[in-house]
Amino acid sequence: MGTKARDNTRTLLALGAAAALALTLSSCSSGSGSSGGGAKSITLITGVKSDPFYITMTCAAQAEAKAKGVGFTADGSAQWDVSVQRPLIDSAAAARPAGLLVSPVDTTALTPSLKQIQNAGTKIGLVDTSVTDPSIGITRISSDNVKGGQVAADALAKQMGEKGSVIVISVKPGVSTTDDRIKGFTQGMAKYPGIKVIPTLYDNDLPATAASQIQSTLAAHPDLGGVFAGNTNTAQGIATGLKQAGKQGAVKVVAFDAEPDEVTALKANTIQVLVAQDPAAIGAQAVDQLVASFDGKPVTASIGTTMVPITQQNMNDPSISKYFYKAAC
Ligand code: T6T
Repeated sequence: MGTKARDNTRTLLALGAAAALALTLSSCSSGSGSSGGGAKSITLITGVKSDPFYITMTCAAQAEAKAKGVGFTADGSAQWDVSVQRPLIDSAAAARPAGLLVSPVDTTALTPSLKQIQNAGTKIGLVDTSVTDPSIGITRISSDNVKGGQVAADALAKQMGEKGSVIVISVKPGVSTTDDRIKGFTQGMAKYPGIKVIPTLYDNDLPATAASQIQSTLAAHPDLGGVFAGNTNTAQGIATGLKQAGKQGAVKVVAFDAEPDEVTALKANTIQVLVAQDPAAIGAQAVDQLVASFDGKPVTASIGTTMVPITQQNMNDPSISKYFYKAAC
């Protein structure tokens, strides 16, 4: 069985069983290599750098780079926006690191920049999000987001007693991870004829937008029984919007990720299920793959990492709470 298939099986087992820094990324560096430039240096450019998902990924990548004795620098986009992330990628290119790990915020718009860096000899690894051009990158490491969306659909249908209207609120179209989650969720919901799926709304990764979107959806669809939140910021906004409308607990929420505010909302029963990813494993394994390529060793083209559904019932189990994301290293 390949690594991805094996990890997917592990994921399914974990999911089945449960069915029932402000890190200053821009100043983060470590290791003995010459940071940002020399023969053995890795640069990580994430999506939104204040997002605990990427903080957790960065902390683990930094620790792994230190353990492997390679230089490491990291930065991330201030917003989920191509025009904000592109200059970071271009300036990383100018430093010509041996390796670049990147979570592109769009599946196509950043491809020309990445191609240029790759053609100049930098080994690229795609972490979490990816681009559609298969020639970019020597390794891609992420959750199986389609599977995660399917799991979210089953969990939400169960919470809703398989009836009512449901909506997905997500980041924006053209993001590989969240597009896959919506795809999986839509496939999963097709099994439940009693549930009507309302067209997806996009919040541009802004909690305030998600909060107002959930309130206008409630007004337009009084039978709204459930929401699937595509990521952390979306989930935070939905939790706020439902609380303001006095609908927490009445409208069921299944959300991707497990950052501190989502965990608080789970405790308060404003969110019923979190689908946690393993961003630390993504970061550490990505560094391992690039170091293998520096050493002329085999590299795994595609690695799937674990996802775990978290509920009030299992959230205090240390084997589950270890998946909570960090807000600092
Ligand atoms: O859900 C994660 C990540 O997987 C996705 O690509 C973007 O949003 C997050 O960072 C969480 O906010």
